[in-house]
Amino acid sequence: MTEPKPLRVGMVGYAFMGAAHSHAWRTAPRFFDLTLAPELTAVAGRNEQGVRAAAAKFGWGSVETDWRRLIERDDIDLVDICTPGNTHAEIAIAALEAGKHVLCEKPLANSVEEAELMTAAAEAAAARGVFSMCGFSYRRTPALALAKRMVEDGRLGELRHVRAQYLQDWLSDANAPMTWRLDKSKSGSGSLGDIGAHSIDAAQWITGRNITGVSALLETFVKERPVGGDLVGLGGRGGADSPRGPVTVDDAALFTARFEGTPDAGAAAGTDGNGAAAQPAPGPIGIFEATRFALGRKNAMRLELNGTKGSLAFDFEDMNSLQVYDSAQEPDAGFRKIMVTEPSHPYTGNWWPTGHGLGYEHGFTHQVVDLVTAIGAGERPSPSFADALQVQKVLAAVEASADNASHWQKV
Ligand code: SOE
Repeated sequence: MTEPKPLRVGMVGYAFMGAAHSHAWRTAPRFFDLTLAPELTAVAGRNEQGVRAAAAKFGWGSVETDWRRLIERDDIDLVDICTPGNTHAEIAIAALEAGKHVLCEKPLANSVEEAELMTAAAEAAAARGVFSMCGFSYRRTPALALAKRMVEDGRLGELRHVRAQYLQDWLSDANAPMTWRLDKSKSGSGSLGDIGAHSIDAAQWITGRNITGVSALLETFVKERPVGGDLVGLGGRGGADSPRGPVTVDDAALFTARFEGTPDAGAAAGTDGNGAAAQPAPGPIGIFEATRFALGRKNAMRLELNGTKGSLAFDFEDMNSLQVYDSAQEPDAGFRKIMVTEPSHPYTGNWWPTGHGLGYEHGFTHQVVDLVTAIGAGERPSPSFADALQVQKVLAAVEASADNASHWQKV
């Protein structure tokens, strides 16, 4: 068998996502047969000492202190963007225009306008065989990929409810220090775009329906935080007497949503079977919650779907299983637990024997597998920048709804 052609990667940023992506680039070819061989060619970061340490720790072949060098280098085939959202558009558009494939962390951008420019650049590049993907990695959690299969197979019947929560608690302490994730000019939004975006993408992808309207409430519980503390990671603690700076994003986001309907069978023929103009079957309705103040919840990315024939429920804090209720086969059994570790389940056959389980990092490795496989086949990876633009439009609609208090009914 001929050696697969190298896919030389240049990564920008080396914090939490840089660590997860480095692990994925290195691990994917060791557990999956790939048509291209990823190489960790260069990592870029502004701080030379920091980026050199990251290169040594995560196994990158060279370093750059300016991401623009990755764009100029002819030994880089793909740029992997692991930086805060305010830098995504400039880096991605430059890389695509230079003929480099792009993997860009979520959310795609900090505004719909930026996301539209990125999507236009991605469409133009794809016509030249240069591909891009947005890193909504939860699509590659086996249990959520199985949930998508079950919905597509009609196991839940017509969907009525989507219930999505993403609950963390790492900001519950008012003295947790300021970080770029709390600065709107860098992160674009708070819990809404950081973790709510995952719920929006997963719900749209699994249901196969886009959100068409929302009604929202945003809250910032802690308005100022200690500055000068651990400004990069998720940890660290300032003191009660530290100087404090303003938090400019939401701490929690709640919103209801309506999903697009699907034409019923008769709609295809243009009638509802009695000659009347067919009405599309109404889409499901949704309720979403994203917060980093749910004390005791660490990474509870949860999704429950209720349909006419069945329901399913997932919680990332129990990520190797999927709860399923099938009213046709077992009406009196209630929800039962599927251990998503069988060889027949998505991705799991490439890892361990049944029941041994996977972790958070495996979603990133599967993301690399699917990206490299698509590029090798000359096909467009998903989620595309256009898929991520749709998520960006929902984020913007949630913020617009929360700003417009007219919908709020006083009691
Ligand atoms: C937020 O704490 C966060 O790190 C998100 O930014 C990631 O996208 C998610 O995978 C884990 O939680």
